Amino acid sequence: MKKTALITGITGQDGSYLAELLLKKNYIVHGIKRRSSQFNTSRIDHIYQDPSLHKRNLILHHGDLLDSPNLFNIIRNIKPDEIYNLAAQSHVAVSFEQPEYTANADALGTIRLLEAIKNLKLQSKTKFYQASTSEIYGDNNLKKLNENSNFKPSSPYGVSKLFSYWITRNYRDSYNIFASNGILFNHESPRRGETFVTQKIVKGLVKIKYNLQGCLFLGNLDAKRDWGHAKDYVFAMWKILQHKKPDDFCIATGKSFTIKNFIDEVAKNLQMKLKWEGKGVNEVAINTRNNKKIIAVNQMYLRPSDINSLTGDYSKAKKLLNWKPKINFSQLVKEMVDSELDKYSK
Ligand code: NAP
Ligand code: F7E
Repeated sequence: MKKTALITGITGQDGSYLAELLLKKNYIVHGIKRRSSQFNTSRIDHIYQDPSLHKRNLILHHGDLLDSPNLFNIIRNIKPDEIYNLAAQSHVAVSFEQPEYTANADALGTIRLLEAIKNLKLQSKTKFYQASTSEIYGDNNLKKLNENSNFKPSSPYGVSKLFSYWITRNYRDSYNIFASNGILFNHESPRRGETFVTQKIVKGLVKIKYNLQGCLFLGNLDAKRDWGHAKDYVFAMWKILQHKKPDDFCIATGKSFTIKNFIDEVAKNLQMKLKWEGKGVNEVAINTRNNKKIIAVNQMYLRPSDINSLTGDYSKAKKLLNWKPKINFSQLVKEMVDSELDKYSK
């Protein structure tokens, strides 16, 4: 008997890689996508199956985390073995502009799904994965963060996700639902959204290389992040739900780099030489080939509060799930740059 999974956020970076993984594992995959005025399925078009096909193993449903009856009906009709709740307003800076919407989707959305499992009495059938995040730690002076570190989120996004972290644990303890949190540190890929800093840097520097853009404006250049590859991380999500009991796991690489380090690595892959000058908001990078300023800070990209440094400790996942990241920082950057260059050569 094939397993059935429901992925919220299937059109996002992680949803697309997870759908690929589960299809390879012979699951029937259901995904929730939002109605939009233009197609929003570019990340999953390569696995799309026409609804007129007699037998399909990828089925899309219109839906929204803000819409309880819609979520309830989808879950009642499918009765999935596994639900992966990946849908979210996932941009930290945007969460300061839309705090109420972010809380509605990222905090209450999780309750809506857990309530459906509870009220449909699916406790003994349906396992639940919650996409938690290193943003729940906030600025924590610890060198490496693990499942026992303190939580002190510093954005409406982080606060909403911390609510979801606790409600997932609460429904696990109160109603015996197999509900687990994956506390994932930043993960990227060629499918990363264009407004996250890694993809913004890759796309910006490639354009600069081809003289299609002058200067790239960024915010906090000194922030440090632990960047892994989304493909490795969706494998961890699946492993978390295959574990013998529900639990919470940090998924990270254990190494962190500054935004400037990321820029230097991208530049290296593009055979560009940069020279850094100035400090703080006046810091700039100069292209040594033509002496042009190509990176500068624009204060509009600074957040009301930011997290200076995040590094994760994945030893629990390594020990209990036998999971470890396969793709390192330089391989990740190379893949993102090569994929962008490939689009231009095409
Ligand atoms: P993403 O690319 O931004 O994808 C988010 C997905 O959620 C998209 O499919 C989006 O649909 C959907 N969505 C947004 N609001 C929704 C709503 N109200 N109802 C239904 N669907 C909605 O994010 P990602 O990088 O794949 O991340 C996946 C999950 O992991 C998110 O929950 C994120 O917060 C969390 N997370 C991400 C990272 C990371 O570094 N990537 C780290 C830790 C945790 P549209 O395509 O229509 O916009
Ligand atoms: O910012 C700094 C920014 O937006 C990283 C989400 O997937 O990971 C992601 O959240 C750092 C921050 O990711 C720009 O201030 C500088 O310090 O790429 P980001 P994020 O905020 O870490 C976590 C784990 C999630 O859960 C989230 O869903 O880079 N930064 N200049 C900038 N960031 C952006 N976006 N744009 C800039 O111009």
